Amino acid sequence: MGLTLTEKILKDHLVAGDFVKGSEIGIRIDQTLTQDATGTMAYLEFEAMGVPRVKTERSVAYIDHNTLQSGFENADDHRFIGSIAQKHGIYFSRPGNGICHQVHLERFGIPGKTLIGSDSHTPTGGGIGMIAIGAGGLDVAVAMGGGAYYITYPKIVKVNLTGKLSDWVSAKDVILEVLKRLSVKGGVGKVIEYCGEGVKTLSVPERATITNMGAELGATTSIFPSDEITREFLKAQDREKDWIPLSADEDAVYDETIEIDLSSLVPLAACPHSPDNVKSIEEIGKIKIDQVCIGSCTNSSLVDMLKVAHILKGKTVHADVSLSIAPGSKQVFNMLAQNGALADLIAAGARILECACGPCIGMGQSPNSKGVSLRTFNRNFEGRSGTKDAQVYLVSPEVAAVSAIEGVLSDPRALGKMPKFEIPEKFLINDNMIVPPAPESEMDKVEILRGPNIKPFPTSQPMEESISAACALKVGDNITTDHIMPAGAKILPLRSNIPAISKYCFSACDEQFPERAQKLGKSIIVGGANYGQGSSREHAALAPLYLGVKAVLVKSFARIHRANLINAGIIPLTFANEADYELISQGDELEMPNIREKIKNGEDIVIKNKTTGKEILAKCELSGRTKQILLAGGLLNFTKEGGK
Ligand code: MIC
Ligand code: SF4
Repeated sequence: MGLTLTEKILKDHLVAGDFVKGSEIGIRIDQTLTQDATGTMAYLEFEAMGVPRVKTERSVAYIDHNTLQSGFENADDHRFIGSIAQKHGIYFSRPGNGICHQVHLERFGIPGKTLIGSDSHTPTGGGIGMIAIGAGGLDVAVAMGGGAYYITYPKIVKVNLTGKLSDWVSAKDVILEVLKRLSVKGGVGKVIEYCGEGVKTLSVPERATITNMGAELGATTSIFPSDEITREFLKAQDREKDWIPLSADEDAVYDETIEIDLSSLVPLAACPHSPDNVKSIEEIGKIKIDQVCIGSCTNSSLVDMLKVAHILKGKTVHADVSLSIAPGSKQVFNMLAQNGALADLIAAGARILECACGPCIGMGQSPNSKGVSLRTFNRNFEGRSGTKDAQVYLVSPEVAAVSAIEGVLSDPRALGKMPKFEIPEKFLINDNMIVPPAPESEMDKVEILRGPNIKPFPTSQPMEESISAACALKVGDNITTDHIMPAGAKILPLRSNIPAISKYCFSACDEQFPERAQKLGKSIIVGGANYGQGSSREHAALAPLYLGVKAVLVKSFARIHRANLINAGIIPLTFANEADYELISQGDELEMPNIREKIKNGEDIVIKNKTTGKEILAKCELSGRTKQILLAGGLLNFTKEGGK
């Protein structure tokens, strides 16, 4: 029986477990990436592990999220990460060099290698044929120290692409179509593998747009084959030596197959407030817009920007619209400047931002009240833009640019025939903003520079025999990490300071929660389906840990968040019977007798609701290793005790 591409790479990297669907496997990690908003914690954790030099083939620390620097905090974090990188063997991508995923694709990604990153959009690397997975900072720290990364052996979904995209229909429309069909939880436990004749019609950056936003499916990752197009891309990046051909075997067996005829796709948008709330531009109609933002790790490649520049050339942004543009990397920015396209963007009235995450993570450019904002980004969760009542639509760069001129949501196909926008034969290579680490012989001379906002992460205790605690918060379905631990210009600077950031925990749902939880001392959170979707931020576990949350009981979890809870020593429980969600109200006193014993023996957990007298059955499905981690009170304790 032939193998899928995913299986080939996983098999090549297997270091623990058996190749059995649904079981836990450990894989060797070749590369890691971090960004600054999750990086400080990841490096504090790495330091705590006491490993002198990273053991990966390549580890890169990017600064791209917190670049507003409205106080000293961000700059202190940048300095800290830079010094840690110098000392411990990590390449440092300086602020101004671009968004981690875009730069990694351009300069470091290698087909057939494994990459984990402390950012949920790490699967962007799947566009170049890598197994690239988003993870919590602690998992990345362990991988930097040479430890394996553990995942559930995934189901593999084949997306068979046929045909070719029509003019002005974009890679963004492909992934929006997949999201429409599968939903934001449709990818949980799965790898999405793209195959078929249609693959050949997509460039590497287009493939990367698709794998990037596969994160919104909840998928473990997404991947494209490595073919001649990959080779051309790497050659243009002066990295042809990194290319190898890779594809699934003809007779590979998949768990599911989805057919997409690229030529049948039309321009689409994800409507407020979820990436899977997808409709066609035609269906939504010509709604009036207030803002357009172009950029983010999903759509900020050179070709995306050239399309935008072509549309804007000689035009003026509509009087009622604010247009901001952030190219994805210094390479893209520089090339736009050199070929004159930047001048076209500026002349049209675009507000040019530095190449960083910017508005995507609420670092500036929040829309006006009730503002309608079109964004080429990947997430439109309520409030993420920094304006609670904004209406954010996710669209392709083509739709964004045409609409910015028209002042209403517009279909770019009205522009007629599309000129050819091709990847250049040679990109501008200038890695002067990537600082290599100090040689090992010099590492002792490097001083670690710590600012006053950088506080140690909270410690956790081994799991108690029994837990008795109140339900401090009850929430519904699809709670995102942006609800649990919001980001944005005000809160992101506190990412290195758990006591301070925890004051905003769940502020998007209930501002009283932090105070209430702290007063209670110990508490339990109850939630619905797909709890913790979105970001990889482990702060969404560390802040609750700091506030005394002992367990989270929900209908189902998103993958990375569940792993982060386990790593923090918080018990992830699911209702054995989803209808029992109704049997708990906020404030109820819950008791879980002998929970330690039950978890140890893999038994169901009986939760006694002392307020109502009802009993609820919960499950905590764990592998041998995750069980040990949870019993030890988290991954750091487990690692310190010699666990692997
Ligand atoms: C995001 O897009 O939500 C982020 C900000 O990139 C996060 C990481 C973080 O919270 O720092 C992610 O996607 O993992
Ligand atoms: Fe940055 Fe947005 Fe991409 Fe997250 S999704 S890495 S915030 S650009």
